[in-house]
Amino acid sequence: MSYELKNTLADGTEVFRTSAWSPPGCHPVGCGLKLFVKDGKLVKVEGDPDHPINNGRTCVRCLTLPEYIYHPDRIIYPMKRDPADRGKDKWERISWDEALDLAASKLKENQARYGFEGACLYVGTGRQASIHSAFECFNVLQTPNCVYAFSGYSCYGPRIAVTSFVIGAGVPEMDYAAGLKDRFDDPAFELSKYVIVWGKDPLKSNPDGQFGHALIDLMKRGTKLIVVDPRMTWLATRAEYVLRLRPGTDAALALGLLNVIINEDLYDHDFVDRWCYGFDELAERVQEYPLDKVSQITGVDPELIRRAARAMAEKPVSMTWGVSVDESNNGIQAGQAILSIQAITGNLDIPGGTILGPVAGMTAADSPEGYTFPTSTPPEAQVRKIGAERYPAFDIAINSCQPDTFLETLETDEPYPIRFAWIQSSNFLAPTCSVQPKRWHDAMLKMDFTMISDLFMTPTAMALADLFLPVAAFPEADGIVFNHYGMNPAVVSSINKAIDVGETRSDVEIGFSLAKRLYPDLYPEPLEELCDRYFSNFAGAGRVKDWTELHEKGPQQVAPEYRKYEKGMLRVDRQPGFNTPTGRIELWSSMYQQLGEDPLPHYIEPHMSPTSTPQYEFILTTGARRFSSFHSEHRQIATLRALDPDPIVEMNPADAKRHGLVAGDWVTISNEQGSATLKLRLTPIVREGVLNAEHGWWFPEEAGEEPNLFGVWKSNINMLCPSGDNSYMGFGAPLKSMMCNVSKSER
Ligand SMILES: Nc1nc2c(c(=O)[nH]1)N[C@H]1C(S)=C(S)[C@@H](COP(=O)(O)OP(=O)(O)OC[C@H]3O[C@@H](n4cnc5c(=O)[nH]c(N)nc54)[C@H](O)[C@@H]3O)O[C@H]1N2
Ligand SMILES: Nc1nc2c(c(=O)[nH]1)N[C@H]1C(S)=C(S)[C@@H](COP(=O)(O)OP(=O)(O)OC[C@H]3O[C@@H](n4cnc5c(=O)[nH]c(N)nc54)[C@H](O)[C@@H]3O)O[C@H]1N2
Ligand code: SF4
Ligand SMILES: [Mo]
Repeated sequence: MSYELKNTLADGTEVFRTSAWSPPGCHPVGCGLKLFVKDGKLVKVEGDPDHPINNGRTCVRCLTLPEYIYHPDRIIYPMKRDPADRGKDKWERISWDEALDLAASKLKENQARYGFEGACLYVGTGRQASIHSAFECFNVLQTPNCVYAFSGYSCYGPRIAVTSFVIGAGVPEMDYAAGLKDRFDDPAFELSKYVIVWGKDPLKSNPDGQFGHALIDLMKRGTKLIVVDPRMTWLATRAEYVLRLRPGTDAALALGLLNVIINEDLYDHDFVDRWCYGFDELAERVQEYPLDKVSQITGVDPELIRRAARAMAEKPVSMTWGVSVDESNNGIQAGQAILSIQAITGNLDIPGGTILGPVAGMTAADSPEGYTFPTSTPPEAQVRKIGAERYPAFDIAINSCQPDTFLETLETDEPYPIRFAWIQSSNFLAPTCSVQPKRWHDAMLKMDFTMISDLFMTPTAMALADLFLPVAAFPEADGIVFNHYGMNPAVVSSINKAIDVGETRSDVEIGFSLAKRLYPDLYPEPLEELCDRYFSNFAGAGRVKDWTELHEKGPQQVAPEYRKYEKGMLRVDRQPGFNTPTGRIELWSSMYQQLGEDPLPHYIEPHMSPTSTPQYEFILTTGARRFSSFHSEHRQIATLRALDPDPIVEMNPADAKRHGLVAGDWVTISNEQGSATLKLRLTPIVREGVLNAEHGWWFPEEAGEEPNLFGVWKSNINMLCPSGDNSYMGFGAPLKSMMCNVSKSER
């Protein structure tokens, strides 16, 4: 099939085809879009009906792209500010040459004084910038300190770590026939009987490359849902089983489900005998979790747990798990137990089950045309990565600093000072990528030099930055998108430039521009050639030669290989089995044991909970995603803001009545860590005694200068979360299971 990249309508409007990835915010789903461009300006966006995954379906955030791209607040030229004026709106427009010279000279000064490790690169969640952060950190800054500042790296990292420790595979994902040419009609595919949707709401979140609406495709064909969520989501109202657990008790619930599956002999004996390790030990452990006890912990009816467990033991059943597993200091165990359910029921890597990604190092992202960087972090700096010594398990799993330890380092200068920061794709002072954000704010003011690459003046940039580099939105530059960051890729496509806006540059262009400025002899090639060669590394995941071929051919589907463990496709030595020390799925994890963790899953009561901190009335979960925003983004986009104008906390009407509160009241929710003020929505979606508060709120319409910083401290829910409340391995934080009290207040 030829892929028409561009056509021109009768009135001269050019229609560009592309695949989407942020900016503006989204994960690498890569939805196909048609961009309508008139006289060089983007005037309209439509979904591309020929795209194999979204088939024309599009979210409101992509439909409102023109509003985002031409927003008057967008920063489209480089700007600098005197460090003495941090927090003041005293920016001066400069050229790219001046901006790059400034950044390069400040980095060199910093390296001379503090060594390569005296710099850091901040990165947020999986936007285009995040996939390129490794090269910006290790190859451009040449520091070991890449910082995803969210406490316990409580997003994706824990799920990735658990999967690689316990199964020895890349990210698992429910089978939605994404890589198959005929999709659900392909003979290789089998319709799932059930999908277990665990702590995730993919219709809104489309997380980490999953096209969430695929759940609807499956449901239309007859798949039923088992939803594990404390809130009655839209999907839950259409599910066969809804396990409405107390927030933070996922590990106990999973152990209860395992108890039923094992004690009722519902597991796949053949699979367990051939491919699992430690079944007897797990069977013994789950005896500690009889249903009456599990019901007491989780608040879920024991008979409902039993019936759901029986459904989970059917075949094929797939599972899709969300960030709720990560945002808990018991998530490592919850994840292990959830994977064990899928493993012992024989539902991993079968058609209609849960597809395993290849192990790191065996991903299809390697291309024969690959680009090798001529610079990297020197080994003597590499070993000084912050948090590696304290958290060896974290260090093995994640090429990033342990965030809570990093905050301590910033505050104490121990084990060494860090004085140069490049913040890209993170507005962490907003209630997003940090807890205790005021501590991060104060600590970051110690930097000698901070640069930020973003698209809008955020509270973080206003408070901290000395140099602002304007980033291109995805229609403004070439790029590449591969879902699941290449760790379980089903579709790989190019992002195709359609328009120019001001002097914006993509993250990749910024990275290479700076590399050329710092090391001109080592990066002599023209910028465009460097970007193309680098993209070609990832194009390999789509089984094409290079970026140009991908661009010409359009989105490439990558067919899944089922039962990879039988075919030697999961082990580095190409033998059948799994990439673990025993070659099997380790229900009893030898990696956990080596790393000092209990090798078997167990339940830990959240440190803030009705039993451990009874001084608080409400259990607080936070951050359930909305269609209208991506974390702290989109608050200035009028059409989207009209959908969700205010920061909301959801409360059950019975609780409100008891407190004399009515819908629309502003309330302050607080605990000993801090407080935040939000607007009340009364809804039976949450049970009595449970609140759900939105995250990511700041107010671009308010005064930006210190101390107001666009009102970032007013509704900052992450002030209520402690820092350092992580698991033994350094992962997880209680963002989805805190405690608080509520009182009526003024906004
Ligand atoms: N529109 C939009 N999309 C996004 C984002 C965004 O901000 N906006 N963010 C992106 C990012 S970085 C991520 S990580 C993903 C996350 O996307 P998801 O994994 O879907 O995460 P959430 O929406 O936070 O939560 C999903 C569900 O978990 C439930 N939940 C709350 N507490 C618990 C608990 O203790 N246990 C269980 N089992 N469930 C619980 C919530 O009620 C909610 O319905 O979304 C990505 N996609
Ligand atoms: N209470 C609570 N807090 C949470 C969560 C929760 O569930 N509850 N979820 C957490 C999770 S899972 C995550 S991942 C974090 C997310 O936290 P972050 O990823 O740090 O998200 P933001 O703070 O919105 O910052 C993103 C910034 O990057 C800019 N940007 C967007 N796209 C690009 C791009 O491609 N390149 C560059 N250079 N900039 C770009 C945006 O304009 C924005 O200013 O938040 C976490 N915070
Ligand atoms: S998931 Fe939605 S916001 Fe993300 S690229 Fe697709 S249409 Fe756009
Ligand atoms: Mo995330």
